[in-house]
Amino acid sequence: AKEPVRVLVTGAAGQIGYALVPMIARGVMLGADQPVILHMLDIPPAAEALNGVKMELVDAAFPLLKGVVATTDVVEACTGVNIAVMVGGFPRKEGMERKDVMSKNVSIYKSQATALEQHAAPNCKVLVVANPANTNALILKEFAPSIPAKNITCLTRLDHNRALGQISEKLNVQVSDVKNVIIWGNHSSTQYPDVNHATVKTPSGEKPVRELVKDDAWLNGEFITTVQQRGAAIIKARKLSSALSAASAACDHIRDWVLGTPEGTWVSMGVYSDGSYNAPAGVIYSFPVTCRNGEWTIVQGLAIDEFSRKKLDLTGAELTEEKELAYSCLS
Ligand code: NAX
Repeated sequence: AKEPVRVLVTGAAGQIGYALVPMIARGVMLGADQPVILHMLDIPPAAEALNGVKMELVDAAFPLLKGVVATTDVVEACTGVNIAVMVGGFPRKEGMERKDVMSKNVSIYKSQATALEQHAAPNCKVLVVANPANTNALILKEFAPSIPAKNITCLTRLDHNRALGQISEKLNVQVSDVKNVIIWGNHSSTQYPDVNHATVKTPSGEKPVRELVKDDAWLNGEFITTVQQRGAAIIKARKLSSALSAASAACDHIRDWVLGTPEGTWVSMGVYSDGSYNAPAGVIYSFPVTCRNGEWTIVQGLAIDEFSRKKLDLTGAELTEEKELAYSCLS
């Protein structure tokens, strides 16, 4: 039998946490043959609710779940973890300045970086979900210098999956037959969902999405804004932000990273930019990646047209600005 993998979920008493921990305990993230030990962190005001989640995990009698650590102590939470899914953060409240929200999250991610660096298992893989996801991940990277930069990522897979979903609805095809959309840049409304290299599996082979949709106005307009603003549309409908889809995307992100992407398929991940595609280097930027042996590689050589170029630059500029704002919170 396999040794259990320790998976940390921060903000585990929140709504994404509530959807995510049962998925992990059922093997959705790491496979149906991989035992897990869940580490759940939240803050003291949520301690009782967190304990309630632990009680439900016990009650669910998950065969793969070999232990649960539920704590408000960041050191206890981080100790020995192989995977860390960072969902906890400070939400933007009405009337708050962007800088104030950034400042709260910078201090959270700075201290959690230190705890992970000192107490996580070697080669721990980190996924930041909490917003501003790219910049929280960057702060985590900066303050955990002994964790390799390649081990620190942020979630744009939800946006990627939303793009697949929109194409599948438009063409009335199975979502599993659509692949290779790309989310470029920031997990914010400046993200660029790009279908220029996306394909659909048809009885007569793989066909480009553009050829099948035959509606460039839709692809260059409504499709992009729908994906960019889907989070707000969910809030409007549910009066709560996306939770099950975010949890599912977090599982997809880690599963593909650890177990590999299928041959011929790429996915979107926010990763430490090396300046590929002339994106700004030194920020966490979402790229198309393939994964193998537990490591991601940016897909190279894709053609970027003028329309796309502007959108890659715009979202890159926003990330550079967020980075500056985050640094200004440190001093
Ligand atoms: P909730 O407010 O329901 O849960 C957040 C939890 O984090 C709360 O239980 C809170 O007590 C806890 N928390 C706060 N500070 C903490 C700290 N210092 N250490 C540990 N826990 C802490 O929010 P939820 O809807 O679950 O969303 C969580 C985060 O995901 C938010 O930042 C949200 O903006 C972000 N999202 C990111 C997405 C992505 O695709 N990257 C999509 C979904 C989501 O909007």
